[in-house]
Amino acid sequence: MKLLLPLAAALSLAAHAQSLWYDKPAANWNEALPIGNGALGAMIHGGVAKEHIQFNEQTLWTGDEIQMGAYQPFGDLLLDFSGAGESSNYRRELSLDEAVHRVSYTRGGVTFTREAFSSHPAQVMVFRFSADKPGALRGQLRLTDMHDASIRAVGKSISAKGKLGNGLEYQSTVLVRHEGGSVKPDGQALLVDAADSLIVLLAADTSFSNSPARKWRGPHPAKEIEARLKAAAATPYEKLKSEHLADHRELYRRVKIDLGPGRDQFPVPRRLADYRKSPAADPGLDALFYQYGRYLMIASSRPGGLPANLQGIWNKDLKPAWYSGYTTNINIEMNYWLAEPTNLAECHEPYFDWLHNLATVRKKNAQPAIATGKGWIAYSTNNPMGGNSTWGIHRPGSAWMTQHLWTRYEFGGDKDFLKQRAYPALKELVEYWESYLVEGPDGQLITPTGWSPEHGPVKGKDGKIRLKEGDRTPQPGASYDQQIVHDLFTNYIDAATELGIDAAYRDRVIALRAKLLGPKIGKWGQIQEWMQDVDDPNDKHRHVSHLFAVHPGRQIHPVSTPELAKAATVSLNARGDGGTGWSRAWKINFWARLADGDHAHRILRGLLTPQSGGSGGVYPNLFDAHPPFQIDGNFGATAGMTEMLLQSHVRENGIHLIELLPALPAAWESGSVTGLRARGGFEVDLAWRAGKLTKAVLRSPKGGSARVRAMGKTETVTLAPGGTLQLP
Ligand code: FUC
Repeated sequence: MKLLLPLAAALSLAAHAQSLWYDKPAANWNEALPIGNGALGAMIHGGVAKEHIQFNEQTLWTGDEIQMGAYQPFGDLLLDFSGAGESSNYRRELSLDEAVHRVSYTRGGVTFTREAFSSHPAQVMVFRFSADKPGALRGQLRLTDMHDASIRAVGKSISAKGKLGNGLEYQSTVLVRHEGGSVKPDGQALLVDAADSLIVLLAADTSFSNSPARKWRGPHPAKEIEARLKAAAATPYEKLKSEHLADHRELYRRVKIDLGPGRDQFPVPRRLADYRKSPAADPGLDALFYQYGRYLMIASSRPGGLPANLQGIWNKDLKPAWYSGYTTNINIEMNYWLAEPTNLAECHEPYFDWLHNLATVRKKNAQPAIATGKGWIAYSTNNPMGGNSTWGIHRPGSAWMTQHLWTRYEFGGDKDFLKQRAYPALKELVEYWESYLVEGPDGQLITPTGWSPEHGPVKGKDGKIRLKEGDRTPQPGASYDQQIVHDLFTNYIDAATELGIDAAYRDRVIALRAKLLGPKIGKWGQIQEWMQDVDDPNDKHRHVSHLFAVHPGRQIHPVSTPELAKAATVSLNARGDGGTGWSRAWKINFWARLADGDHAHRILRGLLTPQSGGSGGVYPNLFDAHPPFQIDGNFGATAGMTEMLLQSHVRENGIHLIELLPALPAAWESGSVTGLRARGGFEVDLAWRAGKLTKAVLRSPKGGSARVRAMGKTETVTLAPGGTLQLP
């Protein structure tokens, strides 16, 4: 009981502290703050005289099944407020617990407040503008379009309707409700005069249909948009908001985290600057960044939609970096590492639908490299319709991406999902690799055309081997391919065991796995990236592909394969602590899996550095920078921090090993977390003090056994369905 009180008190404090706040309007997009309902998102700048709301809808894509295209910005909602004088008491904030953005300031003796959210239940964005004196709102509201839509203002509404070159039809409509004063159309704009308050509703959608069978097209979105706006306009603001809060919090509040005191009294840019100097003073910033990753997942990936792309759903550019697409040699997978362990399994679903569609299209569109007709091969860069960039195929990508289906089963225990979706997807890829592997020089099975993203050893004129960025010369037996295939085989074997089917084929795959060329330790004690021992200890390449076996694989583990784990630390130390945003995020995961919490935290500190120059870091809005902004670093960092607190990727004696606080850094001296998930269907709460676990609660909705390791000791626990266990 003694322990419960401080835990509860700490958690209620932590809930209040979860907001990003600023004392100035955003000067640019990287300072603006994101809202989103999974599909419909906006970046809010919060200007006093001019509010700029740049918005997106996740299906506005050029391209098709063959041509890549790019994710497109939709348009902007612009409000010009006339009124005199300078403003004071300015504050804007994004409350993660509410998924509500707020602006407030005083101008000309009037205090103005704004609230904004993107509602998943109502499928519209809602912006409320109010003032503490009647009739204080006057100005102009405009809707812009990034393509060539025709824009018309009628009554209290503006619509933009257009069509992209690939035939995709789209529409955005804004509808204004007001108290007091008047709202009138004026050309393409609405004029607001002497209103007490405004509620601006924005809906945007396209004729995209997430189905290859329907050739990716559905009806024009006009009717849907009208229906959504009509319903939202008839609903009181407070009801729209309370429905939004309930929907968001049902997901967001499943995990609560407290990593120590936070300097919440300061705006984010000041916190970031101070954190650089003394991170120990603000572990609350780590917790904020952690929950921001979960917030962004909820805001950019909901069932029925598309998965979060390279920028989630937030993009202002007609030609975004890497098309703002789905890149398969780290980025799209990293986006979803956090989904299961941080209790957002629903948000994982769009990824599975996309993967299924991608496989369908790839199989249909004559795969260049599959002689047997079994399995499929992804390209490095893909769009939502299975189209790809010309950069090239990524042979083990399908196996890596399919790991997530097995992971989902391991966390949630849904046998139907395992049987209907995961197992067939794993099996066809196992069959593909069975036909593709060849015998290497030592009789082991190797991939004949391996690769290590995204460089390779090339012999120079002087006969010396150098590593060349972007080189794609086939490298038989490259560790990346070998480790991914090992992981695929292991997942398949475990899935067949779990379902009790295909015993003969399962045994065959066990034998194949035993013949696979495994990780090799090279001459400077490193894990070899290639079959030949040619690694350069000065190689700082951002990808650390040859440590896939550490994370997200499970072939190397400090307890079961200590020598390989030691070699992995040698490789990782040589690669260094820097890199692009996602590279740093991956390194947090690696160090956590190698049980070095302080090193993991050192990488996190580097990641939380204000972005400058060409390397990673974060922007003032805490978007992670490649640069430019790439959301994988946000999601990957949250996943990595979770790995520092809880791991469950390996098994002991056939049952899941749940490791409590496996990589707790000194910087998180005392804290707590509730609602994390572990494989085997467990939910876990943890509390610690002075670096030592003080309490752990395990819940098991379906019942089950696990080996639980904490503070160097391991014991087997068994819970009945619905059971709870408290340790110590
Ligand atoms: C991979 C990475 C790049 C970038 C791109 C989107 O190709 O190697 O660094 O993140 O994806």
